[in-house]
Amino acid sequence: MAAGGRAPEPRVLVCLGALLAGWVAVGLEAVVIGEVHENVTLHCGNISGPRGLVTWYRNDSEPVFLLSSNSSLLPAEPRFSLVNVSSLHIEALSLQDEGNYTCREILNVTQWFQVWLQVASGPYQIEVHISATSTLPNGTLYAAKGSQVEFSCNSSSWPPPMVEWWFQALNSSSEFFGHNLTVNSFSLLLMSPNLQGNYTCLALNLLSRRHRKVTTELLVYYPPPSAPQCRAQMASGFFMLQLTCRWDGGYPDPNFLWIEEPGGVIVGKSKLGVEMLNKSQLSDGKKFKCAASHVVGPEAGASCVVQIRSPSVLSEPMKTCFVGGNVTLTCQVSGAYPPAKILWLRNLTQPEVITQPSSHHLITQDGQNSTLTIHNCSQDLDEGYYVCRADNPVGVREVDIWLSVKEPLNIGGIVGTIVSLLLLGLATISGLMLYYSPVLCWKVGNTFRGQNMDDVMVLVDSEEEEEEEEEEDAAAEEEEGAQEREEFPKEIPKQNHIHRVTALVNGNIEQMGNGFQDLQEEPLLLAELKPGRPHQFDWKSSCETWSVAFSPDGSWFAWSQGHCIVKLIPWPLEEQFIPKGFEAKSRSSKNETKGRGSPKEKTLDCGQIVWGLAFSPWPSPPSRKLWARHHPQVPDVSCLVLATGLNDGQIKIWEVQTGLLLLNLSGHQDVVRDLSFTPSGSLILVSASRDKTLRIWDLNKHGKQIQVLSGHLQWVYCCSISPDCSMLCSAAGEKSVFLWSMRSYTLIRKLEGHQSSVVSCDFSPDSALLVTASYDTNVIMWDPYTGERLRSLHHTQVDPAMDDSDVHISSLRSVCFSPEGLYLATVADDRLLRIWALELKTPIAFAPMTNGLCCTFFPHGGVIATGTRDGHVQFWTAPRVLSSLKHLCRKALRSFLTTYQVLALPIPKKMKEFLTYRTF
Ligand SMILES: *[C@@H]1O[C@H](CO)[C@@H](O)[C@H](O)[C@H]1NC(C)=O
Ligand SMILES: *[C@@H]1O[C@H](CO)[C@@H](O)[C@H](O)[C@H]1NC(C)=O
Ligand SMILES: *[C@@H]1O[C@H](CO)[C@@H](O)[C@H](O)[C@H]1NC(C)=O
Ligand SMILES: *[C@@H]1O[C@H](CO)[C@@H](O)[C@H](O)[C@H]1NC(C)=O
Ligand SMILES: *[C@@H]1O[C@H](CO)[C@@H](O)[C@H](O)[C@H]1NC(C)=O
Ligand SMILES: *[C@@H]1O[C@H](CO)[C@@H](O)[C@H](O)[C@H]1NC(C)=O
Ligand SMILES: *[C@H]1O[C@@H](CO)[C@H](O)[C@@H](O)[C@@H]1NC(C)=O
Repeated sequence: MAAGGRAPEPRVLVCLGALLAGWVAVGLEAVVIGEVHENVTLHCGNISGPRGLVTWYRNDSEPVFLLSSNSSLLPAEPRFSLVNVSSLHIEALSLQDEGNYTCREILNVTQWFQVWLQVASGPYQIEVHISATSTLPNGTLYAAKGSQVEFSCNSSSWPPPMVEWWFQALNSSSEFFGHNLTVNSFSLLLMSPNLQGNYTCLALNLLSRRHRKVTTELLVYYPPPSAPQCRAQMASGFFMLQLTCRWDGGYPDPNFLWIEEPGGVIVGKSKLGVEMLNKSQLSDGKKFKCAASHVVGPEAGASCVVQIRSPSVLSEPMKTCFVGGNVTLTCQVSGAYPPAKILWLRNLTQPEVITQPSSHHLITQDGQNSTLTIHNCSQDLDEGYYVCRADNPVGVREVDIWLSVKEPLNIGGIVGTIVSLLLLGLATISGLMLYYSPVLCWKVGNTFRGQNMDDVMVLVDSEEEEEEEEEEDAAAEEEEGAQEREEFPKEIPKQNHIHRVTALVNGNIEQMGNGFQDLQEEPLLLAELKPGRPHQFDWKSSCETWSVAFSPDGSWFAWSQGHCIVKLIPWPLEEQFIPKGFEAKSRSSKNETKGRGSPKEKTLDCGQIVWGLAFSPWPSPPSRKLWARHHPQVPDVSCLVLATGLNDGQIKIWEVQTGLLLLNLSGHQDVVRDLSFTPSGSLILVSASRDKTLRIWDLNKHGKQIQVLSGHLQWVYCCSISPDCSMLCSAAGEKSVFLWSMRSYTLIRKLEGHQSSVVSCDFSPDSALLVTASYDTNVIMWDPYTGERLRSLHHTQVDPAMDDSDVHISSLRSVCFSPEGLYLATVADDRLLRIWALELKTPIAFAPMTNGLCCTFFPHGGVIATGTRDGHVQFWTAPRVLSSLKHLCRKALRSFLTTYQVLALPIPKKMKEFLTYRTF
């Protein structure tokens, strides 16, 4: 057979094939594995050594010529080429290239070699599906615990790949899940936290040993097993409330949302579930809801609610201990949430002293009950007031306990008390002498004189005045009809101003015996001031005189005369130093100096309708210095100030001597209806407003607002501070009267009894009584220490037969105590100014008064000032009495003894009843 340059004949090839078949069986073939799209080189036998003529065939069913080293023969395809004269190089393999290849080499002998070419492809892309899972925003998958999860993995390759699943949990080595050439999916039936980790699918081409893998992280989430827990606790030393919401046991951590209930105001949103609230966000009974949500938790979420409550405190009001013995005071706190801190205090004076546990004082607390045990009682050390205070961020409540320490034999105590009572009596008599010094005596009639050209002063002591009154009456009747006259009791002589109900006084005054002998003075209208027409008449301003006030020393009278103007009038009205001629001159020029050094009238333009008025007591020296520093223009003189409460919620503070505006206090959102200064001279001002709050201001600190008292649901009409500065009374539209502690600015108690808005309140001069007046026509007299209702004074028409119309015809407007504490004056809508003696349930005297709004007694007695809707003020004579020694004693004692303290005194029951105003 000729070797050489010609392509072999097909016939030859067929016989070659037969040869090859036999030869291959000898087992000299090689196997080469190629990859699709890549190149492969098939060697023809031994690569080294001399090479002869090499020819390559493909032998499928029969040999096909591919290529020869004889360059005259072209390769069957351009992909084929010879390398190193003998090897077959195939470019860009495809799967069709797989098969057996044969090469023939002709040297001095002819040799045949066979190569088996296998072509592999892939694996290429791996597709992993993990079903019944969800995807986090960052792309990570998660499945709920307990759910069933299907894993599947697909990849294409030739030959088909082997697919393996591997699993790796956190911080552990990979775990082999098994491989299966045909099945590449599996299920996990119950997912559990230990199945959280990385799942890897690996596809391997067994022919080429090439592989690819895909790793997927799968998280296993589960909600907390039980319901969330809500808790409120005190934080940051009782000034903050910490709300905590716990919902443990789930993965990942839940989200918490605290909201106010009802209303849904969002308090805060966090992963921790902890929110801090300050006191201003808290009120008694408020509810907070924690809404917890978990990614695989219930759709609606889970929630819990806390309701915060201020404490209520219960204790026995009085305790007795024998000298040398032991006594236990108990204090039960209930309703407080979060639980209250319970403190025992001594010393009613400021600063308060907290009782610390010692060998003398043993304090135990069991839950919310606290006991204070005092060992070895001694009269000097231990007798007195104990205050149990329960404090949580929602509120503070305190209760007073009076501890009296007695000698086992009581005679000494009785004698001591009687002696001290006698001494007190003597002291009060001497006080009485000073009190009724002739300086303050009144001369009716020639005492008053016009102060300002703007004001018309009407002197009411003669026939001439009566005529004027009648004229006015006539004018009023034209407007209001004839019925008006009928509203006056028939007994009242029309031409006079006061009627004395002799029937009531008969037999009673003598019976009282003490203090009423002096009642011969008839309450007469002494003078009436009317505002002059303002220069620019502003119809927006109203003309009511909502308040009148005397300065505590009696040297000034403040009159809110409507149209935003307050007049400060020196008192007494008469100025004896000024000759008649000079007075005329002073009328002509308003701002001219009147007397040599004597105070002159001031006009304060408040810019807003004035509702409340209050004079400060004479201030203590440091306050003046502060003001002088703050307002360098203010001369360093004794600084009596007047506070004015305005329509827009502002409070303006004026210096009385100069008429200068000192301070402007803002905070109230609505009309400031009433004002009250602490009588102690500490320049603490309380304001009552239609914005339903009371605010406490410290004028020594440039009018800093130190407290807001909230709790009223309606407009607050009035506020009054007890003369001993311990209590504050406030009354509002919602019928209840609130008593606040002026030590802690917390609510002591609510007094319930009125049927309608309570518009006026006043304490007796010894702080032992509180009177309140309401639109329901009743004045109620309370014991402020016990909250007991001592009596009520009903304002019916004097002749009940005539009153068949409107109940509110006798709505009350104002009530005030006389300075010696024996009388009350009331102003009602039935056009009567009534004067009541404390012990009688019917008025002892009354006077006709139209459109009355307010009343106040002159601080040294003898005069009542009233203000009207028309902007007028009237001055009336008030009963001037010499208090009985009994009453003076009572007044002196009650100025520093509370009701409980009186009840603890070792004195007869009758005396206790008298001292506590149960009897008169
Ligand atoms: C295959 O061979 C051709 C020609 O020798 C070369 O150009 C190409 O890069 C090679 N391909 C690979 C994948 O090696
Ligand atoms: C190639 O030869 C081997 C035996 O040497 C045989 O098993 C194989 O099936 C052949 N391949 C093809 C594609 O014919
Ligand atoms: C995706 O978020 C989850 C939860 O926040 C976290 O556990 C995981 O590691 C995150 N994955 C990536 C890839 O950031
Ligand atoms: C593959 O899985 C199927 C079904 O589970 C099983 O019958 C078969 O034996 C497995 N094959 C291998 C190689 O594991
Ligand atoms: C899974 O793999 C990612 C990326 O390699 C890694 O950050 C993560 O920690 C792994 N998770 C576990 C549970 O091993
Ligand atoms: C008072 O208490 C103390 C201590 O518990 C006790 O030793 C003492 O006997 C008690 N005194 C009286 C009078 O009970
Ligand atoms: C080929 O045959 C071998 C032995 O079989 C010899 O050794 C070689 O020399 C010979 N070569 C040639 C060119 O004949």
